[in-house]
Amino acid sequence: MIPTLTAFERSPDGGRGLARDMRIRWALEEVGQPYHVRLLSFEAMKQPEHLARHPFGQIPAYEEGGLTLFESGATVIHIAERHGGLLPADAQARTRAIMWMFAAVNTVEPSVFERVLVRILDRDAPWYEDRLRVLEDRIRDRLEHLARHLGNADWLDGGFSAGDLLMVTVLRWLGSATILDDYPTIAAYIARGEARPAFQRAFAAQLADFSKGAAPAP
Ligand code: GTB
Repeated sequence: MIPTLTAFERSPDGGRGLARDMRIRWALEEVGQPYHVRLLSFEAMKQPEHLARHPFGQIPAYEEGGLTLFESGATVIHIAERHGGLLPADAQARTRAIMWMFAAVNTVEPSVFERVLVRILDRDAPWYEDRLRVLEDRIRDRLEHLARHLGNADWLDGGFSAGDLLMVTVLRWLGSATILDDYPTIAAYIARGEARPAFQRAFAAQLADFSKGAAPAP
């Protein structure tokens, strides 16, 4: 059964692989599972047909046989549980990897994503600089602790896992932020994730889809 991933027809990230469908693409590439992609416009995302897949009218959505999923983290857990390679076999290590998935989306993502939004939407607001400073202080606090945990290790807990996959996708939202200059081990961690062949394939696939969406209609 080949699953279908629903993604932006034209991602606002301009093909930089920052939208959350990238998590699913990367997970599927890591486990060697081919997939189909359905590309939707913003308008189509809000129509009943897509709301039946995703109650919030967002992407990514994932369909596999009779199963329809939204929430990128839950979808990556589903993929990791169905295939080898993203979760350790040892029960405790497996639970710790899932814990790191939650840490990525629940502890690190909020301030990092809020910074993305504020920089896009609120540049003209009188409170812009203050808000940015608060968010960047919060992000630094998270990075400080993350760097302390990571030390000189390659990955968060032993071998590469779905926890690293989600954490790297969250940290990529910092882009070329100068914050990362102060955390070289985290910058290297992100680069290690991006260097994985599965990431590269997923990145190329989303870029090809972006180019399709960006092309004028025939
Ligand atoms: N919690 C959900 C999940 O993890 O799946 C969140 C889903 C979500 O926010 N989806 C976004 C969406 O559909 C796309 S990824 N937005 C349209 C809408 O809500 O109407 C968001 C995204 C886009 C671009 C960047 N970036 O450029 O850094 C980062 C994240």
